[in-house]
Amino acid sequence: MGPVNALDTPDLDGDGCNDIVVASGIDASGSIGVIMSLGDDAFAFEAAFTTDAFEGCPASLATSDIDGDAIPDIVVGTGCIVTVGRVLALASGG
Ligand SMILES: [Ca+2]
Ligand SMILES: [Ca+2]
Repeated sequence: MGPVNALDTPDLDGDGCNDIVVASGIDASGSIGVIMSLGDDAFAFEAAFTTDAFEGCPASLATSDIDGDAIPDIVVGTGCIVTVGRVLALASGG
């Protein structure tokens, strides 16, 4: 998994509780992890997405509704090389 390079705390599934998205790794074999809030300060690991299709490590990330479908998307910026990759859109977050 490697060191954490960036994180964000969007509400991915719209349940009113902030979730956690983490970019980690030191090279293109890094990953994006999604941890969903269960409420009451409890969290559950949801998924990890590899970033080996990108060039460079996942150095930064942002969450925004890129395509306007009302579902948050995760955008990843890679280190060293200026590329941006869209990792996923969470249909339900669950
Ligand atoms: Ca949530
Ligand atoms: Ca979207």
